[in-house]
Order: sequence, then C-alpha cells, then structure tokens
Amino acid sequence: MTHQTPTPRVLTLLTEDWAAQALAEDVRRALATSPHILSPRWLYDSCGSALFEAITRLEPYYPFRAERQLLADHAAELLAVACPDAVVELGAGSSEKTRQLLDAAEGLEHFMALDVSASAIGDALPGLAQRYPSLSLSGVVGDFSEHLHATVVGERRMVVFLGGTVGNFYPDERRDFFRAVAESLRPAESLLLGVDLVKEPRRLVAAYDDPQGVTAAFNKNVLAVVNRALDADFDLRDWSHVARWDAEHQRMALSLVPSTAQRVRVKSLDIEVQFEAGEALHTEISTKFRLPALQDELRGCGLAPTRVVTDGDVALVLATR
Ligand code: AVJ
Repeated sequence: MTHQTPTPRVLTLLTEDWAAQALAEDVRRALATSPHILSPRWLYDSCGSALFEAITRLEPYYPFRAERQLLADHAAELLAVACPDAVVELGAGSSEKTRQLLDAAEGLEHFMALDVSASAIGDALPGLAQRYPSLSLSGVVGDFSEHLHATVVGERRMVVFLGGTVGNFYPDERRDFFRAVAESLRPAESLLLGVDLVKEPRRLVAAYDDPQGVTAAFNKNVLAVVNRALDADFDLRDWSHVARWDAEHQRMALSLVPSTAQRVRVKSLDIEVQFEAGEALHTEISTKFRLPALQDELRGCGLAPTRVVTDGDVALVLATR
C-alpha cells in the first residue's frame, strides 16, 4: 500500500498581478526620487534566489553557516522554552534550517510558510511533506507585515524569521514589522528572530563583496529583472556592484553604480532617467545589530525577549508578547 501525503494548502494573498504592479510602482518611485532606492524584494526572482543560494556557500559569507550552527546547537533549548504546537516561518528560507528546527521539535502539529514568492513556497512544502508526513503543512503567499493575521494556526505558534532578513528593512519598516508581529501573537506565542551582529567592517565588506563576484551577479540581476518586467534598457556591463559599510546607520549598503553617465529608458512606464557616472541605485541594506539595543527595540514594540543565544557573530532572539 502506498501512502499519499496530502497536498499542502496554499492561500494566495498576493497575486502575480499584484507583484507586477508593485514592481512598476517601486521602480517609478525609485527613479523619480533622489537618492534612488529600490526595494530589495526584486532581487529574489528565481535567478536571484539561486544566486543567493550560491552566496550562502561562499567562504566569506559567514552569516548562513553561523546561524545554521547556532540553530543546530540551540534549537532544542529554544523549542523547550517556546513549546510551540505550530511553527510559522516567514520567508521560505533554506529548507535546511527549517529541517533543523522541525527535527528538534517534539509535539509539533503544524508548519506554515509565509513568503512573498509563490514559487518559494511551492518549492519548500513538497519536500517537507515527504519528510514530516504527520505534520499539517500549509503556505501563505503574502507580505511579512501585512498578512500575519492569515497565519493563525494551532494554539501556540512560534513565528520564525531567520537569516538576518529583518536587517533588510529600513528602521521604520522594521518597527512596523515588530509591531505587526506583537499584535498577531496570542499570549505565550513567540517570535524567533535571527540577526547578524555588528563586527569589524573588514569582515562585513568581505561577506558582501566576494572575489568570485557572486554577490555582484546577485545584485546586478535586479537590473535584468527590471529590464524584463518593464521593458527597460539598463546595460548590465556599465554597472558595478558596490558594498559599503555605513557606519552611521550600522548597516551594509549595497548599490549599483554606473561607470559612465547613463540614459535609461523604462518603456512600459514611459520614463527616461539620466544617471550621472557614479550616481548610485541603492538595492539592499543589511543592518547589523547590537543585542542590548535590539532587545530595547523589541520591548518598545511590545515584544519581550526571553532567550538570546549567540556565537558573537550572529544571534537568535526568542521573544514573547
Ligand atoms: C538573507 C537577505 C539577509 O542581507 O545578508 C546576502 C541577503 N545580500 N548578500 C543578507 C544578501 C547580499 C541576505 N539576507
């Protein structure tokens, strides 16, 4: 007798149409304002996601390996404190880390993935269904801050946000996100947050500017995304990847900078923009944290830290409402 694992339910709150519309609006706004700031969301099409996977295997990119090790060492302990019957993972993440968590979780009944990308969810769930046949699995295609209300599952959730992705938010977006999480948590439910910590700029820059140019390719890919989606004519050969430590804001700042003046046409938006040589298009920030300030910030948003584990490079913070 063959055992059929049921197909996980996926709720779609963001459609492809919505994404296309949002990209158009974001590009229009980014090109019309100065400095030009694009949302990092558009870096992660299927090509960008594959390039990010390649980044996680690069020697200088320590955050991935460090967090994986920290999870391996502390998942059981964190789960024992949180006692969840449901894990809700924000961002599909690497299923490798998800598995580390699920392997250590006793008495878990539900796993739910929330991601802006339908394909990320579609890729993650089937493998998990095979490995954890007794878990009820589901997915939500939605936005981290706006659609948490759709993640009510089980009785006692642990909402998991790993990879330092919270560092990609600007401070006001981060506050909105923390508040949205706090509001969505029922008593005794928790947030498990993975963050990257402030360290010597030399190591940070090395992690975001690898000699093989994988991070450069990942960053430049966003121009290909815009070219394809909006019929634009960014010439990728004229743009360089720049990764700089912004000491004032304690974050890595990734941008694309043209070596010579560029006239860029975005046909489907019917706009034309002039970039001067060296004028940046900002594509991603990656904020690095200090634990005391982060804990204060969480408290200020209604989230009480209950456990912190760290190896000095990255940290996992467990917080309850
Ligand atoms: C997984 C989104 C948090 O900021 O370190 C890696 C993305 N960008 N190298 C990070 C990223 C360039 C990564 N996040």
